[in-house]
Amino acid sequence: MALLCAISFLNLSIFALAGQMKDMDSTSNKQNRIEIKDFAFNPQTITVKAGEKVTWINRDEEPHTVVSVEKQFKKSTALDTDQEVTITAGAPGTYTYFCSVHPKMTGTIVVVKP
Ligand SMILES: [Cu+2]
Repeated sequence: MALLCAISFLNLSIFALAGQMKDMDSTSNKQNRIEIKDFAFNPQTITVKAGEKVTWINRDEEPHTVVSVEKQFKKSTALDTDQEVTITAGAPGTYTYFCSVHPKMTGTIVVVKP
C-alpha cells in the first residue's frame, strides 16, 4: 500500500511538472529577430502576430537602416555593428521595408491576428 501511494505521488508530480513547463512555454515571449548580414535581411520574410515585437540586429561592418515602405513604423537610425532596433507589429497585413543606405536590401513582415 505504501508503495502504491509513492507511485501515485510520483505520477502527480510528473503531471504538475509537465503542466508547469507548458505554461512557461506559452507565456514566454517569442523572439522575432531579423539579422542583417552580408547586405541582406535574414529571414527576408517573417510572420509575426499583431502586438509582438520585432528586432533587427546589424551583424555587418556597414551601417544599415530599417525603413517601412508603408510607414508602419518610424525609420530607424543608422545601426552600427551589433546595434539593434525593435518595433511592435501593428495591424494585420503585409509590410515591406528596406535599408535607406542600400535600397536594394528589402524585407517583408507579415502580421497576422494574434
Ligand atoms: Cu544597408
